[in-house]
Amino acid sequence: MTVTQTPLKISADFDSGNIEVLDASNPSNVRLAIRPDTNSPHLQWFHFKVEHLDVGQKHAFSLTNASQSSYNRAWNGYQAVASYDHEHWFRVPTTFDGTALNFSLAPTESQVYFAYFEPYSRARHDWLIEQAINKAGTELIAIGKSVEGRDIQLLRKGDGAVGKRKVWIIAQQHPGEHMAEWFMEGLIERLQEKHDPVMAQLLAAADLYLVPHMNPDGSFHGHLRTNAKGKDLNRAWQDSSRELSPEVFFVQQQMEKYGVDLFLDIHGDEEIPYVFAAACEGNPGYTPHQQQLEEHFRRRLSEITQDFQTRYGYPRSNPGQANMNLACNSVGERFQCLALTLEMPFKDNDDAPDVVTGWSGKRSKQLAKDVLTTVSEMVSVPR
Ligand code: GEM
Ligand code: ZN
Repeated sequence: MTVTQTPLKISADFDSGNIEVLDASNPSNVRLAIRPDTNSPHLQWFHFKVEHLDVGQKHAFSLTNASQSSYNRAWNGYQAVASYDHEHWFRVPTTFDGTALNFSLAPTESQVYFAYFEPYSRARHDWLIEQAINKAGTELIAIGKSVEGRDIQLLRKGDGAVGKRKVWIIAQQHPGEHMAEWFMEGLIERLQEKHDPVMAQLLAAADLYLVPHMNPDGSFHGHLRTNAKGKDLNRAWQDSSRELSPEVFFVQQQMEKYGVDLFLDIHGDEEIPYVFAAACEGNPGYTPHQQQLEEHFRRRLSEITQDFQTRYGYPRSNPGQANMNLACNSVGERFQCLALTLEMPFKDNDDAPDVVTGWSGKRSKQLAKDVLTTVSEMVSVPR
């Protein structure tokens, strides 16, 4: 008696889902394509579910348009992530043949999810906001709206008293960089610790202004880089508008209202297998003091954790040549403060690799706690 295998069912019609099915008839050669961001040519993020797997049998998947992705050199050394329960994620054997990204799995269960990185869902975001307000003692001081009307929450830890330093941390301008909201979960988790003298020192001197997610529309639609209007929010800081980039427009309004003394913009990087920080050295108004603060931050964080380093990163901008449309440069120039873009890898930290998970949500969370220790030391340094 021949047993016919139920055909594979592949779906992505869920929060941050992204895949197009070209041909799923052959489990040994499932042909797929990554869908571009809406109103944009950017593509790289993928996230989909496979059902009716034949347990124990090797299945092979091919993202046939990987070479057309925004960062097609980033596939070398990259491994896709998989999960049976959408909670515990692990890396799977992956190769890039110059055209397609190919990965395989002999599943232990009949359904599995695959993604570019461990996704952070909107439902978890809503839970995180509740945690921030009800357990971490933050106040929801303003709510902006995305293009499609999703909330952009601005939380403050602290009373806003005159004289307090204003430390701003925003995350996930680029919607596919899910490690950014994992970072914010780690930050909000640390704010819940009862006896934490380092945080007490920080909060005695500073208030934290937190935007856990800058681009909810883009994440929900499975975008890599843009909002629902196809706008790269990290290229909107000189000309933000209510129509095309309301997310940035809202945060800039709030920054003008409250002021900024230290700014961190949390991102993920497709190519570089390390954690690093980019700064605003190319700004026209860049100062030696800003340079000193950047060097202090980078040195201390690399002393605190092996999950940060200063050897690898983006090329430094030449003096006066910065792209002022970037958040880090725009805020650093406007407020003459320490302003950094913090980059976590989609791959792994090659200084401390984890063969099972690569870089992960858990490691993003721990990095945030180490960043808070560094910031705590910084706020006692004269501006
Ligand atoms: C990057 S920030 C780019 C910074 N580049 C240099 N050379 N300083 C972006 O927006 O492209 C952040 C990111 O996407 O992760
Ligand atoms: Zn980014």
